[in-house]
Amino acid sequence: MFKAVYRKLKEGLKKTTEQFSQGLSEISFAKKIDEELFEEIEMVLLKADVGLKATTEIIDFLREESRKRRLKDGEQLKELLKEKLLKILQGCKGDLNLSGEKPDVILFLGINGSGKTTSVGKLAYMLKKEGKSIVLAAADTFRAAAIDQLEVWAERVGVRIVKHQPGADPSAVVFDAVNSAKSRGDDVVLVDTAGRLHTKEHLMKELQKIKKTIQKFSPNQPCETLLVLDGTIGQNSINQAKTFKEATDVTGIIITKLDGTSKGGAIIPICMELKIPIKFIGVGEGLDDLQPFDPEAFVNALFGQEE
Ligand SMILES: Nc1nc2c(ncn2[C@@H]2O[C@H](COP(=O)(O)OP(=O)(O)OP(=O)(O)O)[C@@H](O)[C@H]2O)c(=O)[nH]1
Ligand SMILES: [Mg+2]
Repeated sequence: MFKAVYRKLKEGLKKTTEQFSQGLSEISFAKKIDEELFEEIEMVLLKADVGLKATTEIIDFLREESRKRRLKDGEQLKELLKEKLLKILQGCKGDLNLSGEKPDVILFLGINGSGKTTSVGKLAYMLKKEGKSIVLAAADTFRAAAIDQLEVWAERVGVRIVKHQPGADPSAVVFDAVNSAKSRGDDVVLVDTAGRLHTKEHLMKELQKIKKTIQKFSPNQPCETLLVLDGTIGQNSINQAKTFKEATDVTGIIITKLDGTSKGGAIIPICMELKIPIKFIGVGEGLDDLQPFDPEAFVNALFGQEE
């Protein structure tokens, strides 16, 4: 990984990694493995919001595996912990899936304020840098300010936006956006939707209508349905994500605001329980503050290591 990108990740994850690596640094690994060591690791995991279930699973694994491998030294246990976390996170890493159809359509969903609009803007920037032509669809017609907010991102990134009046049917906006992208040969349409509670049935129905509209153009679309989760709520996002997953096909997750939280450890139970690929993490409010999820860099950052 490029040094600059790594530095940015490390900076963005500072609160989580400080909590975690400080916790680890307070443990004396320079001794034989004993019960106290397992308990201390357990505390570090719990404090980083890894959660009881995942923590118990990890500690049980460490006990069994260290016995199997006949590990004696505390440092070896630390290495084993790192190996385990890496394995968990690698198991749910996913790349953005673009089919190459013109246009590919990416749908963003999530509860209010989770970071959808911001993530649409950042992803538009990332894809534009790769040479793709992007259209934003302002399908959050619920709030007038939502359309303006997306427009600001469109200007900042330098991409086209398709919008209607506030209160318009979101599916009609999506229809126009995909239609115009198709006729102009654009590569990707990013669809910003209104924040919705996963428990509100009519809003979930609205999402299905949006999907149907997209599928009128191609049965292969949307190529991604990305659930945007607010990283600052830690493990609480798990139940939220589960209900979204039940209501609609979610193909990937974006975890935002990891820069503002010490709860980044929640990525671990999110991985273990949801089994939905994590595609990106948000580590700030700037254009280039969306990063592909890189398990190795994430674990290295947790352990305060450079490469
Ligand atoms: N620090 C930080 N702030 C973020 C990040 N992502 C989003 N935000 C901020 O979180 C707030 C909400 O983000 P939005 O993108 O408007 O969230 P949304 O899901 O579109 O919200 P609604 O449309 O109201 O449902 C804004 O102030 C963003 O700047 C991130 O990765 N880091
Ligand atoms: Mg929004």
